[in-house]
Amino acid sequence: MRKTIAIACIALAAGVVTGCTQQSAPANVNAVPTPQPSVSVGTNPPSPNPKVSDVEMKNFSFAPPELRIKVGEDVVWTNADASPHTVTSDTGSELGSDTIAPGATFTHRFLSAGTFAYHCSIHPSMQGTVVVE
Ligand SMILES: [Cu+2]
Repeated sequence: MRKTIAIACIALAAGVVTGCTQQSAPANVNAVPTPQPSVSVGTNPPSPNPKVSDVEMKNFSFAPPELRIKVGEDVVWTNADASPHTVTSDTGSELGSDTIAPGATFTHRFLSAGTFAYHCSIHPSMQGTVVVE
């Protein structure tokens, strides 16, 4: 009779221990913070900062008069004169700025290749070309 009780106690104790182990095992797994995303941090910053080219409108001319850029790049015209100017396509509608006041800028992104001749609609002698490759 005593042996039977002792065996039952041992079995019970073993069961409790096993139960504790099984309960604490998943708790430990959840508690451990797996540091896995640190690998991908900083590896995907493909922010495509398009190149920007500057054209100055100064002394009633565009400088440089001819600009070569790549598709997708920006051109910024800055009016450095005391007179307003425009950036207007000779043909087509690629470039059609409003009046650019002295000190103001006009930005255009060229999304297709081609040769884009333009002028100032106020001063038609002002002529420039953007070649997009
Ligand atoms: Cu002008």
